[in-house]
Amino acid sequence: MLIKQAADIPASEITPESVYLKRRELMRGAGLFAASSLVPSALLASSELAPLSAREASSSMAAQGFYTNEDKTPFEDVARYNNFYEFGTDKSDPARYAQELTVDPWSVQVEGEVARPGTYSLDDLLKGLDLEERVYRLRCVEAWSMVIPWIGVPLHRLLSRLEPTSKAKYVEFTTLYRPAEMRGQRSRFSTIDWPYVEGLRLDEAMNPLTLMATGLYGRELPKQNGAPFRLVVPWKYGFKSIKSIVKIRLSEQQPRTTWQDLAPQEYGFFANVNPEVDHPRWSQKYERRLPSGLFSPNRIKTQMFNGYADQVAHLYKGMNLRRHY
Ligand SMILES: Nc1nc2c(c(=O)[nH]1)N[C@H]1C(S)=C(S)[C@@H](COP(=O)(O)O)O[C@H]1N2
Ligand SMILES: [Mo]
Repeated sequence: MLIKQAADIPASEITPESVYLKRRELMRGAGLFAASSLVPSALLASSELAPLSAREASSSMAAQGFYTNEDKTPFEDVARYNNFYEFGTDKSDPARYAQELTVDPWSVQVEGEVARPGTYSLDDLLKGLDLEERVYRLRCVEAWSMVIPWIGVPLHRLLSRLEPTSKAKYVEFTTLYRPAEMRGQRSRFSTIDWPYVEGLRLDEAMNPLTLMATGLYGRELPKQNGAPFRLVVPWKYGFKSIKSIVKIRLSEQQPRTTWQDLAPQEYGFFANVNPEVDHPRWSQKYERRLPSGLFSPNRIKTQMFNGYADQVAHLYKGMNLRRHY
């Protein structure tokens, strides 16, 4: 989906949220502001669309769930408060230790029930796919949340190009296993059976909200946020949004997932954000929206499907969400 800019609005007035960027520009490290000079030519490609004002464009983005006008969590918090157990279990460990990771070159293996399997360089895998900006809520199962402006490629565009076979029912994702650069994988105290794995049902993977992120805040993805290529599924608890992906496998069977392996009574395959189903050890009714502090806890109500019910509730019609948590 392309957003067209009215000819009389200068590019500098278009909100970053409605701006689509070319991946190559991001790879050069161009910020959103600098890259916005590219916008007019990219937008001209969709000349059959009626012109939209910046405001109309962002309200259409909001209706699709692609954009929220809630306050964004500042970049500093997004890049300093992380869960990425490959680098340690403290929130500050990933920012400190992920810098040891080599992310270039990066290749991704595509396997299983797919017409175009193979090992692709990340550049080849994404070549020709337009980058989009999505401002999503991220709700961790630990009851904190953020609002993050991601940059990436909708997963359905990538999968359509790889051509899942008629047998494909699930998508499995695997994180890099490289203990030499991932100190959490070397730790004798880790209970995780590396590598980290996650999965989605194919219809979840094909939902327009599901994003493969390569950046945030108009920059390349920080290593602690899962560079160079991570999943973002905004209606599910954060642990589904697996980082630093090196393998995508299409399968007939539901894949095992890291957190379900660790504690199946606490973490399910679906992991949809649901304020009505408490974690066995704490309530999921509220969340702490970052940034938050001792005197400004910023406690807000958690929404069903993290506020994306209009876009995804139909995927679970007839399912008992207490049983399929
Ligand atoms: N490979 C891997 N992916 C992961 C994790 C992890 O430990 N390892 N943690 C998950 C959890 S629990 C959350 S809340 C999000 C956090 O993403 P962020 O650090 O970009 O906010 O990443 C998810 N993806
Ligand atoms: Mo999480």
